Amino acid sequence: MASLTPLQHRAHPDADLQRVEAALREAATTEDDFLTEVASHLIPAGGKRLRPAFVIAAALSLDPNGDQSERLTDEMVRGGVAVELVHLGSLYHDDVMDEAETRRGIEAVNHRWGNLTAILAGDFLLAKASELAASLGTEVAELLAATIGHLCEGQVRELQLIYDINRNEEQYLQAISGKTAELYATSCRIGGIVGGADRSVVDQLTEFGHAYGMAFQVVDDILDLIATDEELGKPSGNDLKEGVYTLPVIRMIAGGDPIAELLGQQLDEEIRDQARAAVIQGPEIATSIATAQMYVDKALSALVALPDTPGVQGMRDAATNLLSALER
Ligand code: GRG
Repeated sequence: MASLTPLQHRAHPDADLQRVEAALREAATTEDDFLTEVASHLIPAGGKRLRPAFVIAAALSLDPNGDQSERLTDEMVRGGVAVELVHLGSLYHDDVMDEAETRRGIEAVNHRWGNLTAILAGDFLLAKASELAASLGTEVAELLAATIGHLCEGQVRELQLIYDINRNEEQYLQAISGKTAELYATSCRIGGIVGGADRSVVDQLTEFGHAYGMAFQVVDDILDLIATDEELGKPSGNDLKEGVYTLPVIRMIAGGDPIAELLGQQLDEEIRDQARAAVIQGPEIATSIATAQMYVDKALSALVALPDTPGVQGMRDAATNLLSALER
């Protein structure tokens, strides 16, 4: 698969991510061994680390020598760790809400230690994120705090329309803007701020991040319908089962497809697979891919005024390659 990381034009992207990894582990380490174990659980399980990678690429977006290892500062790494910790904390809480059994191909925190521990450890990760953000200045601290609020708003919007077969596209787009796109926008914005870019560049980077995040979530939602359990690291078709009707499904229902008769309630695995097969056969997967492409194009347009540095090239390629995850 084509590379999704915006660090692909850096000389040693693996070394960059190792610095992020070390700082991430340090941030999840406390005096209490049990809390350290729970808070660190999902870190070695992987994850693409796209959000810290965008912080770094955006921070280097004006640097013609931004491919060189030594251009990566501790502040950039800290910004990256702060956004990854927010992402991780939100995954802990999301898995509690979904009663998830697996995440990143391993046992989910809530399943292993129970909901109370998962919620507390998620809170702890958010607290650590806030501490790191504050060390980067009040603007970054305020931005990350507002972003955590947007994640909650997006998630509440989704929850309010669970099992609702009348959920429409506008409501879907509003929810994914909050729950996913805002954190990508903030990752790029923090990069711009830490990298010392002026306001107009910081705004262009933010616009890129938001449009990329919209495309990312549309793709993620399509993958939930078309990918295998192994590819996802969790059961496929879970959104359908749990009543989260995403873009292809919303379009099918709006087009009068009889799939609506199966939905509106929690599905057993047999009905879930039947509904999933119907979505895969319909044209709405292709029209939803076209919508993701429209957001990719929007993301690329946001970068046109920026110089052709390794950081900008990486962001551009990451957006261009996003849809390759759907090739099969
Ligand atoms: C407490 C911050 C906080 C939020 C509470 C639970 C919640 C509100 C929001 C959840 C939002 C959520 C789970 C959005 C989905 C984000 C998403 C696309 C996750 C998958 O991201 P990847 O593919 O995962 O980048 P990896 O594992 O690669 O990091």
